[in-house]
Amino acid sequence: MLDAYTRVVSQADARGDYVSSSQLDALDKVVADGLKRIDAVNRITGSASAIVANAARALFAEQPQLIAPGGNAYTNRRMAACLRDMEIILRYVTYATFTGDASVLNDRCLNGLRETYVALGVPGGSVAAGVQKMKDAAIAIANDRNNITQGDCSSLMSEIAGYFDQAAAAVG
Ligand code: PEB
Repeated sequence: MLDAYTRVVSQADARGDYVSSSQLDALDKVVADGLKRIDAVNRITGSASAIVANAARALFAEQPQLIAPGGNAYTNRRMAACLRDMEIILRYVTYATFTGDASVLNDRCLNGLRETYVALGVPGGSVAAGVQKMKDAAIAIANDRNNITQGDCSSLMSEIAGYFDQAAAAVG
């Protein structure tokens, strides 16, 4: 697992060189946006169960065949597994957001997930659709500008959106 700092160090070490000034510039931004990052993680984490439940509800409204007899989320056991999967993916997105690096998400959650879903008969495209719904909800919550000092969160928000997109692309 890497974070924004250890990634830069491992890249510099692979070149056998000091951390470059462009790498330092990029890290400067990570530091400057540090409190925004922590606030975003805190907000998404605090609303995690609502994000998951609302995304699942919207997914099943759009794809009712999933919860009809024979559907992959039919029966409470499979419904529970589905909600759990969405929660796991959201949790790893918060880790990636916190560390500023996708490696924890890729290595511990997404690696092999497509193959697992193929083997289980879980429709990956539907999982990807659910992840996109979580993305929209999570960004709306993290980027809610009410009652805070207004600042530019656009690059952090697109970074977070990118983690969700990576998760959706890994299974869809
Ligand atoms: C991945 N998901 C399932 C299983 C595993 C994962 C390993 C099999 C074991 C089990 O049932 O617990 N586990 C999960 C994950 C990590 C992990 C992400 C990462 C670290 O360790 N079915 C649907 C929806 C979708 C869904 C589209 C959005 O119709 C999910 C939710 N995953 C789903 C279902 C099962 C499952 C298992 C229904 C159960 C499938 C079955 O047993 O038939």
